[in-house]
Amino acid sequence: MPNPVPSPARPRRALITGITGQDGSYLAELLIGKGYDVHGIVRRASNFNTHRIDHLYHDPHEPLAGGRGRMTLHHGDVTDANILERLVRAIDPDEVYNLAAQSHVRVSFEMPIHTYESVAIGTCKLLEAIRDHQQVGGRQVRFYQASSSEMYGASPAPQNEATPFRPRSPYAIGKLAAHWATVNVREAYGLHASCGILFNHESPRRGETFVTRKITRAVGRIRLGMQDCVYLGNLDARRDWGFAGDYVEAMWLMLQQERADDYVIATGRQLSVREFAELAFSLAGLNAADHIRHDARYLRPAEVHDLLGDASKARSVLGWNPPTTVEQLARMMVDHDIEMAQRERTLRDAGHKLIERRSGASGGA
Ligand code: NAP
Ligand code: F7E
Repeated sequence: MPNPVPSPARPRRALITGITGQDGSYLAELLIGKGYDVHGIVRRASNFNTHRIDHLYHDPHEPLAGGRGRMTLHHGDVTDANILERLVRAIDPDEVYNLAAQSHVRVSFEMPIHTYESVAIGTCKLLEAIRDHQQVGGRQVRFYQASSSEMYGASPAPQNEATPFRPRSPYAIGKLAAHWATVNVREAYGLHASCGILFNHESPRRGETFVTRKITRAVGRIRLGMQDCVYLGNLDARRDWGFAGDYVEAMWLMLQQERADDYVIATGRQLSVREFAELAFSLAGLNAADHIRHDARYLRPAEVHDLLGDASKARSVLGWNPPTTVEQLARMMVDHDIEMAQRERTLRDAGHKLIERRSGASGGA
């Protein structure tokens, strides 16, 4: 089935689930820069949850700068099949990127059913909505599934597309179900559905409970004298860490291929959690060993010890080569989090001064 040709009358349209997350924000930025009409699904929350994409909002009454696309947000949830069907029908997308997930591995042990619902069943519901829409409308919808290196679990490193999956958490089991559901619609119905098996990727926008960001946030606050130490779990786990901004480019490239397929996306370099912490602390002139404490609460019932990706296929077929090294990534995150700590301290000090002035004033009254 031909992919629709973009025209000025109808710029290419993408639907992103999980647009408010780390990857969703970088992907939305990339697609808007390419002139896409970007639609995102946002969960209703009692607090604002769009801080990662607020800078992409453009007043619909104002003209767009040449070549840039527009972002439109819709309330929804991937566990709600009805909304997914309605949105796919109304938006009529050329490309769908499924990034929504309860994505925290340790939390998935506490909330396995909730995790399966968003990660596995949510994906199946979205695939069904796309399959129906494509059948009725006759236009091809290209689909990207956010698969994960966690699916390899206990399989020895290095891992590539031929490595057997040995999942070790409810999160990984859910991702594996979603992965095979995506492969199945490709094989059974000819859908243009691809899976990116992405190894860990981080950024200054990474959620603060993932280990790299937890470390760089602590580095910023310790550097500014607002915190003494950081409590961590297993320091010996090894991960292949890349920059999220590089990885969303690979997602887009997968959907531009004539044939849908699955690709490992990774840097091919590995550090232990301890080594990443040493690197991050040293960039701020600090010694990691002086500030890291152990807390068994951060251990997992089953750990994934050793992940190292072989992305040869993505390099040769997609021409994807991530430019950012783990040293540059750590630098970017540490600089960002020192600046964030500076802002926090300024606010805290201003607050203290205000309270002092107020209590001084009331004391005199
Ligand atoms: P993230 O920052 O945790 O973002 C997850 C996104 O999913 C958020 O926008 C979240 O919305 C949304 N979401 C969660 N449950 C949902 C539901 N039921 N309905 C609709 N939206 C829901 O994750 P990320 O790091 O950007 O990762 C993006 C995707 O890639 C995820 O599927 C993740 O599992 C997968 N992945 C990530 C990595 C990595 O290293 N980052 C590696 C491999 C695969 P709220 O903002 O409202 O919470
Ligand atoms: O843990 C260890 C922990 O939570 C990395 C998700 O994006 O990548 C991510 O999953 C390692 C683990 O990421 C703490 O035990 C030690 O070995 O940053 P993380 P993750 O579990 O690898 C994959 C590819 C995904 O798909 C996921 O969505 O660090 N670790 N101490 C700790 N981890 C955390 N979170 N907190 C600690 O205090």
